[in-house]
Amino acid sequence: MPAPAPRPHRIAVIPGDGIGKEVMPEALRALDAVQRKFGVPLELVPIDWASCDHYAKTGEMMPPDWKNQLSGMDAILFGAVGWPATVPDHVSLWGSLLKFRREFDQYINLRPVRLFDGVPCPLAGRKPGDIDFLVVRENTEGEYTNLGGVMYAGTEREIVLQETVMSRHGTDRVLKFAFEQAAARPRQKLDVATKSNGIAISMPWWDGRADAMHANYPQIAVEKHHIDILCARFVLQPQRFDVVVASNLFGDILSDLGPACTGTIGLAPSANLNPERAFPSLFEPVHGSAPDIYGQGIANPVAMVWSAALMLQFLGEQAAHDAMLAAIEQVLAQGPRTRDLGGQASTAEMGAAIAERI
Ligand code: GGG
Repeated sequence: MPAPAPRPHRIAVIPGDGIGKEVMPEALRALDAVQRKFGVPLELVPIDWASCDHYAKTGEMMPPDWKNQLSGMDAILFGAVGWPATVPDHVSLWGSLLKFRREFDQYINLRPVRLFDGVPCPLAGRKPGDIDFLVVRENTEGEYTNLGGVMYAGTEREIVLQETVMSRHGTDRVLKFAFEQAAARPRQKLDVATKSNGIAISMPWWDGRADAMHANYPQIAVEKHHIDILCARFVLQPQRFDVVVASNLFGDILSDLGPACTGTIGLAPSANLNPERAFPSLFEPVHGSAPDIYGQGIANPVAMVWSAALMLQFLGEQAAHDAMLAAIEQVLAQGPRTRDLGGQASTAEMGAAIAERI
């Protein structure tokens, strides 16, 4: 009797807003190519909510039963969120992406930063291999809270308070993940973002948790940097980094700055992970919906395609991941290239070239 076909990976596909709708088809084209080449079993479930278009129709970013609709999914492939002309950014973000991260306990946001062959680097004298590191961003608490409020609103005495929340549980688990990543890489090095001179309660405490976790990984060289000088070092000495761990806000900033140092944020992928796999993890480009270029078909699809590759790697499809990354490397080296990379190609032309090389 022939062996039963493997159960397909069930993927919720959410393009979201703006250029999310333009780059997502290119990720699907690449997934189609690896499905055909490697027989990766995929069941792609298109979802048109978690978008500002849905908000315009319903007054909500997602339907009340969104969690039920996503139950049984192995992963979520997400484009971008935000259309500030119609929905305030904090409403669209808290109504979709941040709900996924929190309610699916995606407490790691893993953001690789890499300089590719063929991509002009804005930092003088850098070559591929000089910049290749991971930002591990805490993803469910920290500075991203909705705790606080406004008193005396609209008066001269107006006061606004916004709380930062760091739990021992939430901090230790992201530090542990970052140490594990560092331990699995040859350089055995971890850099910790802090601001313990100015943010005098939570950040010295964060540093103390990093020291406590370091005791379990004595072989790892650890360096702490205040966030301001860390940003300067990303620009001036990017080669010194291998794994960088940061709180939610600092990690968000660093993971835009890092790719900007490698030529364009249009290359940067991310994985919002629930490492225990109790809930689906979510894979998305670091970039947002980019209303300024939406509709022109010029967005760089690499970050979206690479995010889909990270998804397959997380689902155990290493060969498919490697083929997608190799295709990205070839297209970046040889073209065609979108405008952010100095070329003239459209999103679809670059996406098609990646899929052909798979
Ligand atoms: N594809 C990611 C996206 O749409 N990002 C919008 C954004 O502003 N994200 C903020 C964050 O990642 O915390």
